[in-house]
Amino acid sequence: MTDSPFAAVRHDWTREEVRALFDRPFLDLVYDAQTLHRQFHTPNAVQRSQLLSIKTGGCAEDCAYCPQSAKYAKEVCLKADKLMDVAVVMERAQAAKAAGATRFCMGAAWTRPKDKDLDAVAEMVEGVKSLGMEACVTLGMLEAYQAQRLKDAGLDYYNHNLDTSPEYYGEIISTRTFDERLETLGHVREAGINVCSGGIVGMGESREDRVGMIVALATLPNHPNSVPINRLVQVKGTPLEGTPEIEGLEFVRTIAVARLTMPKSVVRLSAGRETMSDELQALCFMAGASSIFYGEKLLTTPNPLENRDTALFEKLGLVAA
Ligand code: SAM
Ligand code: DTB
Ligand code: SF4
Repeated sequence: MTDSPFAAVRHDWTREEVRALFDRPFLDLVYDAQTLHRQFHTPNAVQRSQLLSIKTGGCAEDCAYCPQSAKYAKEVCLKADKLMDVAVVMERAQAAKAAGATRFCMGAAWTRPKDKDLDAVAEMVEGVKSLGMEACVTLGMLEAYQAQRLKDAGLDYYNHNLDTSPEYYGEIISTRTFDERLETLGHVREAGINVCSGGIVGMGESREDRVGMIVALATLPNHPNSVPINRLVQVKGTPLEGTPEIEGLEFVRTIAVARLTMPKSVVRLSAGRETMSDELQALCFMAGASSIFYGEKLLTTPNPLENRDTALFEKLGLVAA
């Protein structure tokens, strides 16, 4: 096989270059994305991560897409829960492993974790690791010493998304800045934890914002090891309810451009699969996605049932990575 012209790992992507990728004929874009994918990743292999919300609702942030913000909770009826017991988390992790997930991702609706809570999360991470699974958490902003504490507990991945372009960011979140997100990613990277960072599309942003989001991710000092591309799950009562949906082919383009600009990263087809056809998901895998969230629930919203995913894997000849 001829090496893809995109094989060099670059951190100097410009807006013009990324815009030009988005503008390419669809088939050229997807063909090159899949060709490059095969140079760095196993063909037909898809990794499965299972999510669990370990602390739901009552969040002080105002992310316009999120049903867990206290600001929108009254309409959405997501009451604030306490942090889950370690024993319950372990049961859920065991079930996820039995169902075929290789990574267990725990999410908390916090601005940032308190140190007392971090001790409990560290215990959960140790528990998940003891099952032989990879552990991932997403807890909001993190200080350097907190990242180190999680690293010491054996954490494999920390998820913290840039969410959108720096220009559109202010339309979506007012309580934390884009730069604060970059700072947290720096702390995670410096602690030696794998970075999981991506964004959401379908929030009413323009293509230029999708260009800006990919440029922001692809020009980080290291590309995130894992890049989740979420399609907005519209939740009743959140400000983004009723936003016109992003077209399927434009979603595939976003995946393909993430693939081409960050060759070694694992691109995850993340939230939004529940309302996607098998055909659209197949195109996303063709465009270079090779990881999914697995199990009937994301954090608080539905995800395809396991039997639908099993059937999809069979139909496409995909194997679990
Ligand atoms: N509270 C922490 C934080 O925001 O940093 C961690 C949990 S938060 C729910 C993790 C990520 O999920 C968000 O950054 C966002 O990208 C994604 N997300 C949340 N709600 C979503 C929705 N309705 N549709 C798609 N993605 C969503
Ligand atoms: C990510 O990028 N997507 C996941 C995970 N990282 C934490 C979360 C999706 C959440 C979708 C809305 C919900 O279920 O609450
Ligand atoms: Fe809070 Fe995270 Fe939801 Fe934002 S995305 S409101 S920080 S739980």
